[in-house]
Amino acid sequence: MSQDCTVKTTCPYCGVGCGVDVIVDDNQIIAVSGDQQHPANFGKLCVKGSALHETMGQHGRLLQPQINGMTVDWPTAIETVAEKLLSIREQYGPNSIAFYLSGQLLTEDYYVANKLAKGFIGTSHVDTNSRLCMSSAVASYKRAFGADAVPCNYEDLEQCDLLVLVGSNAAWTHPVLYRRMAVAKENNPQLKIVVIDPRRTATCDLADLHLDLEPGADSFIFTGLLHYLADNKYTDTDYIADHTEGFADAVDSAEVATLAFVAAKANLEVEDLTTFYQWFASTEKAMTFYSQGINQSSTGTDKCNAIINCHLATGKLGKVGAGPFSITGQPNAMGGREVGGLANMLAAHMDYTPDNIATVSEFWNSTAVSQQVGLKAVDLFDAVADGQIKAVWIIGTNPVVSMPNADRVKAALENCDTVIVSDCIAETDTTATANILLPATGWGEKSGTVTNSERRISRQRSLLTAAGEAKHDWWILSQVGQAMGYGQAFSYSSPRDIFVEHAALSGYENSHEHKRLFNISALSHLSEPDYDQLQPIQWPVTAAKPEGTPRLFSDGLFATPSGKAQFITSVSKLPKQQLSADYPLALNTGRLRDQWHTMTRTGRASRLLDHTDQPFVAVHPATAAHYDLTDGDLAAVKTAHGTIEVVVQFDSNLKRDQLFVPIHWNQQFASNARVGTVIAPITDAVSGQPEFKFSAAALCKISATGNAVLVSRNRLMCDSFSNWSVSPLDNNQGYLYRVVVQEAFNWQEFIATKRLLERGPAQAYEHYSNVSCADHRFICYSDQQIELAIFSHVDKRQLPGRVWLQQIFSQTVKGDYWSLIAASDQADPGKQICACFNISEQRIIQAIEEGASSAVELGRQLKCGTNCGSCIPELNNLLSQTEHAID
Ligand SMILES: Nc1nc2c(c(=O)[nH]1)N[C@H]1C(S)=C(S)[C@@H](COP(=O)(O)OP(=O)(O)OC[C@H]3O[C@@H](n4cnc5c(=O)[nH]c(N)nc54)[C@H](O)[C@@H]3O)O[C@H]1N2
Ligand SMILES: Nc1nc2c(c(=O)[nH]1)N[C@H]1C(S)=C(S)[C@@H](COP(=O)(O)OP(=O)(O)OC[C@H]3O[C@@H](n4cnc5c(=O)[nH]c(N)nc54)[C@H](O)[C@@H]3O)O[C@H]1N2
Ligand code: SF4
Ligand SMILES: [Mo]
Repeated sequence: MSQDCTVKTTCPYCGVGCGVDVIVDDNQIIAVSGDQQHPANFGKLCVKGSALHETMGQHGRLLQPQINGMTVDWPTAIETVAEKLLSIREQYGPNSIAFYLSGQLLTEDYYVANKLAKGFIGTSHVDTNSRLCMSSAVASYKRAFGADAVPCNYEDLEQCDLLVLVGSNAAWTHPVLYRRMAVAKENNPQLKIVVIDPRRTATCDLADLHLDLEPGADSFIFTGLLHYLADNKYTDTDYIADHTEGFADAVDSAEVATLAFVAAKANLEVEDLTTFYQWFASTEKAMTFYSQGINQSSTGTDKCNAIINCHLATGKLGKVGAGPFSITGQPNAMGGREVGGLANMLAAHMDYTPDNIATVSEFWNSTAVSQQVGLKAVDLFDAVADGQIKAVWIIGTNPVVSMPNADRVKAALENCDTVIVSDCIAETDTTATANILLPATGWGEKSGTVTNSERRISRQRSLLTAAGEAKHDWWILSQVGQAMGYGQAFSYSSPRDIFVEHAALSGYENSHEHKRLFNISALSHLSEPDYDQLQPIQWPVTAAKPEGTPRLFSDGLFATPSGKAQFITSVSKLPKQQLSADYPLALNTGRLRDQWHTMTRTGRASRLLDHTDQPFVAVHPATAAHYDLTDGDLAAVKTAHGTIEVVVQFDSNLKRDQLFVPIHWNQQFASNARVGTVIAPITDAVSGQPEFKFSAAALCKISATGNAVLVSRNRLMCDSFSNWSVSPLDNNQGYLYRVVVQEAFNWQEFIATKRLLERGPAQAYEHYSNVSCADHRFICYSDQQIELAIFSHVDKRQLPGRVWLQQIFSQTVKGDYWSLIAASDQADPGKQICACFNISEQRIIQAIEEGASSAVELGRQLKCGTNCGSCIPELNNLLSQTEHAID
């Protein structure tokens, strides 16, 4: 009998941390919706969150432990890992072992990994993908406030009168928060929004002012703002005197940043800059909301501090509707920071000082605690490459895709003797390099806590039984800890046991006021039922603040030794690389609306690929024309580090010397689109965060004489294609391939020899051919059904589109297979804009041409934009473009 129940949990994607209501029936998720009570989202979900149930299922999961490609049982896997680590430590010392963790682990998993590595194995080399993401923001908060602490909360974004979004495409990357901003603007016509981004993004939909600055020029703008505030006496002198240090030096060094100077450096109009400066100066409730356009830079830490300086100078901090808000990317980047998962931290917001090492050693009852900071991500993989690190355990991240200089990382792992990878998915670019594979439970199976961008701790709850033999990360780590001889320290029997220990450590030797801000000691006595029922709560949670703390630094007291916030003085700089005759274009990388990172989850849901199903480089049409490229052509994007091959997508929202490539595609989804391979390993000197947002690049055309789309029930061998990408079809019916082949490609031979990896050849096929334009069409079928369809043409624009291709497998009458061949050249309905209601670009444009004049009206007619709202910026963009065209 089926049992259907609703469980409250938290979305595993972005740092907004939305509460999700999940209906489970018979160990299957049948529906997800936003949790009306959760303070992050009050019932809303974005398109990724609302497609969570479509990404589940056993297919593609890593189901059993493997050693050198052989399936083993858990006792063998645990024993092998423990023995390897012990013998390597014995021979080469603890620092020959590294851990590379992830902001997507639950706090409990993270805590155990950090404790095992730093506390008992004794290695310092424990870093995390948060290095690539938040480390500059962390370093700057620590420099300014003495602690890694986000002062603000989501309500502040609704309460402010000026919201400055810097290097954030929140419309796509933090969509529910962006909808909250949109509603705030509707409710408060005074609210002004400024977007600072070299591209015109979907986020500009809300902007009263868009500063399309020269890439990397942000610190000129904020240093200029400090100069303007000081010069025009807009500073809060009392606040500066009572609560800060270093103001005079910061202002002195900002002296050069006059309006004219900044305008020239950032390539902006003086008038626009003045407008922004004047708005900031005259608005008491001002928020600056910043993300990877700031952090992922060779001077990211200084940029974050340049922003914080302006808030300190005006006292716009620790008050309702005011503050510098670094938005976190991953669902538990915060939790990782709290347990001390970065290489320069020991544990629980404690740096490596002798006092802290003593405190932690005592608390963990260990004599092996590591004594100094370890290697940061880029250096850590370099140490793997040069053999200094002999064993690396990678948990919950895919560095072969996400690191800069990614081919070097790949080679380093391929050449390393002991690569242990814990993942939920069997085939990723990183699992391909592992000797030992450990199957981890994923979202929906595991249980624990995550902390969102506003310091709010929420529960992720277990809803389903584990797939195959997958185990929780904390369990795997604890078992290894026990097998290594640390039974006592790793005798946890549930995530709650770990959480209360973590909470206790946060309060340990932390009694005097303001010693360490991160303190959740009031949660250290939670019983199992209390933990299970834990309601979302913002840290610090202490005896004095048992209900949590919505806003920090309201009393003007900071976590620095003097109790005062620090102004940080720096010299503004542009990106390290410069454009040149060989590499004349500025390559920017970032995210798309419907994909999550390396696609191991979102790449499983067909609906999330309807918007964009292949890797691309966005190029201004004029630049494309210069390189003899048109929309849809195949192009090479080259840098001094490597080359990728992706299709050109026209985008007049970019400036002419700019390119944009999404980060998501990798070896599992495309032949040559792993953008990390072209990124130089240039990092910020303070934080070690890579400069992902700027690479000097070249673009050139790749002549493609034969293009084809294939739909197949099974995965195909792609080695005979010169370029390919793949995406899943609805309901796991099969796969859609977009490929490039030589003009004289022999499809018959391909069908006969290469076609099916998992089943025997199909029985027969229908065929049409027009050799003059390489127009070949095949429907291959078995007794039961269509197995494979191929449509090739010299001109890509003649190929059928995704929506039409999706329905091929529903054609079941054998006599009608021919009609598919005949109908394949019908018009392509364009990409899907609204993923919730499957509304294509073409239908939207038609409705606009027929008179719909607003997003609301389009929603009324077609329903688009009326569910999650993630597509509203694109609806507005289509409205303005189409109306423009009609004018
Ligand atoms: N859909 C989706 N959402 C996500 C994720 C995802 O994979 N997919 N990942 C999550 C994670 S981990 C993160 S870290 C966040 C990232 O969230 P965001 O930082 O919002 O996303 P990005 O697309 O990386 O980059 C943001 C913007 O920085 C701009 N930029 C580039 N160079 C500069 C510059 O020099 N100055 C300024 N001011 N801007 C610049 C880019 O043009 C881009 O629009 O997203 C989170 N949310
Ligand atoms: N060029 C460029 N590169 C970038 C960026 C950029 O903007 N430009 N952004 C950087 C940023 S901000 C980030 S955050 C990184 C993200 O990059 P990654 O962290 O490498 O990307 P993910 O795809 O999120 O990898 C998560 C992996 O963990 C697995 N997994 C999921 N849940 C669990 C679990 O519970 N347990 C275990 N053991 N495994 C699990 C997934 O299957 C997947 O393989 O990329 C960085 N790289
Ligand atoms: S905004 Fe979307 S991806 Fe982010 S937590 Fe909410 S539902 Fe998940
Ligand atoms: Mo991130």
